[in-house]
Amino acid sequence: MTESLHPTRLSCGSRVLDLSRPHVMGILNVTPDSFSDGGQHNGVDAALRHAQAMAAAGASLIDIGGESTRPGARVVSPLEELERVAPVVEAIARELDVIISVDTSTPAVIRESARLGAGLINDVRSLSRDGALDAVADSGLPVCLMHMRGEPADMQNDPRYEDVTAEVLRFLRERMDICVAAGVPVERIVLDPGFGFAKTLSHNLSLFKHMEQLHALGRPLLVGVSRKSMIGQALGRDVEHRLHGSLALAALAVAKGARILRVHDVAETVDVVRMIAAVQAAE
Ligand code: YH5
Repeated sequence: MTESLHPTRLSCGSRVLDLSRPHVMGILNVTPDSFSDGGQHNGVDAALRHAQAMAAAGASLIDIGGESTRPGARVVSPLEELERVAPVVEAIARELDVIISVDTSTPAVIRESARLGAGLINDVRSLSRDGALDAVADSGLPVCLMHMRGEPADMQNDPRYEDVTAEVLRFLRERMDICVAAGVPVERIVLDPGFGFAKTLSHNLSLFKHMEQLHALGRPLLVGVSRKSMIGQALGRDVEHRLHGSLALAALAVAKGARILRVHDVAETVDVVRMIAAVQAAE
């Protein structure tokens, strides 16, 4: 029980994540819109170089995503997702000393990623697709369970909550229980409030303010707010001008106990984390 309430290490396949300090997870999109021109080889090469740069900048994890969760994005078949993600997982596993996270809800992608050397499964649908629970249980990998309602395509269609924090807490507790019942040990579970997923600006701000409450679940927290529209809306900034807002939320998330920050701007966020650590280490 104390191990579950104060985890200090997360076993991620062949690597271990030290949870006594916060870590930065770099976002690597492998959707066609991200590395569009050139063939398969060019795409893998560009993705590997981007991952290499993020690892050199201090990312402990790289999160590879082959399905766009933007509202209105095209639906991707499992085979298409696999063909985008697998070569990148394989290349990073071969070339870099970093934990590979795979942003997927697809059982075939979970299984193949685990085989190729991934260290974490990051599922915005919290293993709700048929076969996803078994795929993660069989993989032996940890999983990040994130709060969302509905599907990315319709999630922003007038979301309502009586008490957003209480409802996110209840959802994550339920998904955690379902995972444990399906054979995913609680020690392998990471939790995420799901900023921007089926939430208005005021839901996102309230959930952020009360994020500490999610610690009652006793598992490490992952937070993804980098460049999201909650920053755009709060500050009136378009997507190219959200770095300062993202860094403010990164610092506040660490102060509220977040252990993994999923970000686009790795070097800048690593400075935030190191600066906080320097203060924490003082007399
Ligand atoms: C997350 O929070 N988010 S994909 C809209 C943006 C910027 C960024 C321009 N996968 C999360 O990053 N996985 C995504 O506005 C995630 N937690 C976890 N665990 C959406 C995204 C983004 C969307």
